[in-house]
Amino acid sequence: MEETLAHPLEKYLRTEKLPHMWCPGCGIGTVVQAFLRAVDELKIEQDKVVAVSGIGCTGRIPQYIKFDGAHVLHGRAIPVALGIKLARPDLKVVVFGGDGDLASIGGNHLMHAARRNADLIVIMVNNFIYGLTGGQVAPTTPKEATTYTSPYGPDSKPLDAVKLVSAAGGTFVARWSTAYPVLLKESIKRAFSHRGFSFIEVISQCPELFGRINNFKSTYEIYQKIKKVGTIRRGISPYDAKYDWNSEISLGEFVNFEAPSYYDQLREIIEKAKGVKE
Ligand SMILES: Cc1ncc(C[n+]2csc(CCOP(=O)(O)OP(=O)(O)O)c2C)c(N)n1
Ligand code: SF4
Repeated sequence: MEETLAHPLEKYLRTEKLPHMWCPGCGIGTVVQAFLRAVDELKIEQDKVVAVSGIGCTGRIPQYIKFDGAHVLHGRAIPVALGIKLARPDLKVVVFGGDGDLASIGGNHLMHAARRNADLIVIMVNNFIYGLTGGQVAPTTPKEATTYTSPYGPDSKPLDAVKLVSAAGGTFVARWSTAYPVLLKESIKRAFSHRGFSFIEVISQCPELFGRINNFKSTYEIYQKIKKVGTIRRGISPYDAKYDWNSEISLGEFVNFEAPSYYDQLREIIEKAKGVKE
């Protein structure tokens, strides 16, 4: 009888949900693999991880990976994730979202989670576009790029999420790309041991919607562009990191320091309140 070999990461997949909905060549699979490898190498128990997402192609990730999870309203993954974390501080709560989900409709939650140093890992897949809904302009779309709703280019300059999260108070802030899966995996591992808010942006290819309309004729072509534009910068400030489609999108870990997390701050308030006489 022919024997079939299981993929080493198969135990982390909801195989009954396959085939997945992502297009051939989409970068989201690389992010999933880097994440699962990080969990596997750290030997984190499967029932100690919770995956939360909003809506979008990226938002489908928790449906395919075998952890407890929640697939919630577009833009609202962070508050749901924070609620889970506060109720069960022993769990590692991870948010997956697209640039639309997290930096547009959910941008307010992103900013305040960073400000609070909320005990979450947020992985934002930035494909420069709204993928699931057919390729609309996003806050991250480069000025030089075209989308189906901005055929003459976006009306304003793009948002650099690394700067936003850093300025708001994020204590672990990184940006990688699908061209550096091993560095991404190692960064995810460091985020797992960080107490407080960890934000990792991943520059990723959407060959179908962002690629085609911007004249990238194949996944290979857009992947090569992402590889070329992503420049690793070690030890630079997030405010010196570049987000420029024509010259450089800086990659690296820009912020990593310890500060009381949101959970720590709430505990302190509860302790103070206990000491106050009624
Ligand atoms: C409240 C609400 N507004 C709008 C939508 C439509 N919608 C679904 S996904 C999405 C954006 C998807 O883009 P992104 O978050 O960047 O993820 P991607 O699909 O590119 O991974 C939008 C606008 C929705 N589902 N709910
Ligand atoms: S539309 Fe783009 S982001 Fe969505 S699955 Fe296809 S390639 Fe990936």
